[in-house]
Amino acid sequence: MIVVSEAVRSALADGRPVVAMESTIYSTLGLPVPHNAEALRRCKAAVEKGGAVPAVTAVVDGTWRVGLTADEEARVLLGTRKVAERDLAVAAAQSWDIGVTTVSASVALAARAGISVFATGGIGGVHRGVEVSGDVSADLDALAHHPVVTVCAGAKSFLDLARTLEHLETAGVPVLGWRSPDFPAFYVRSSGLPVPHVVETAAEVAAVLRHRSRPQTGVLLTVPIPEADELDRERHDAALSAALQAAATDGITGAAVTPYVLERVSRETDGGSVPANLALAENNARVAAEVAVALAAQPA
Ligand code: PSU
Ligand code: MN
Repeated sequence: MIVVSEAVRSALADGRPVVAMESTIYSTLGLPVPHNAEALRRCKAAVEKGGAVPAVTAVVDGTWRVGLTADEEARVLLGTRKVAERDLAVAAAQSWDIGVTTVSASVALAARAGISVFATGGIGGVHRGVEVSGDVSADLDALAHHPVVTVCAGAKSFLDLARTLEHLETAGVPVLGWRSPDFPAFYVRSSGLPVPHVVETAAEVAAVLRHRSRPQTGVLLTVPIPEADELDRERHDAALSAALQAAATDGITGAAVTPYVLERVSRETDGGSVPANLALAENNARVAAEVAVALAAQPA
């Protein structure tokens, strides 16, 4: 059912470091063309430079895939069908041509392939207005049910970040701040909310994964965007509220909300959000490689 590329398979067999990557962020649903291709190239290069093997996840020709060829990556860049964890079964059963995997589906495929570290941009979370919509990203459930370290720049502040953190606590997912006491808000370094724990080294992250009491639960490592790439706070807040307002006016709901808001934010910032997005994704890939290297070095 799952096909793991030769490069990824041999790395795993040798106990060499591997970093799984999602594909929604690199598709038309995550970043505008041609920045999506640049993001994929830079993130893979950051993983390789850090001494790990990149493993992009997706559905290709109805098959769950971990590690893609250049041709398959080119198809993913054009992908328009979003695959969350529950959709993996449908995409296989209906033999979807290309399905781009979100954090939840990617973490599930990484775990199946035996990969312990996964890099993304931002995770989904509890949406604002959840009392009415009930909209909670499946990413949170996946973090609780697969033994993978997810490396992210927090979550976008169009979500309800306080509730997102509460949800992760209830689900038993350790949340670790990479050299920072603040839960990051994607484009900006701080959401104003604290993370429960700060870590200084990749070895500490590896040790947390080793010591957790529920073997099936993951770990969330939050890495603030590099200072030089952070968006101006006021511009950020204005863009987000405009984007949220537009989503409400246009009656956008469900899985369409996140791609819609992402596109609106990029428009509202005259594309200014895009370089920030690339910079944080690349930085996360770099840190994820460090964690993968530390995991490979620790006793089994
Ligand atoms: N946040 C971003 N960029 C993204 C996503 C989230 O800043 O591309 C994508 C990720 O793939 C994430 C998904 O897993 O959106 C969450 O979608 P939803 O809110 O429908 O669960
Ligand atoms: Mn949702």
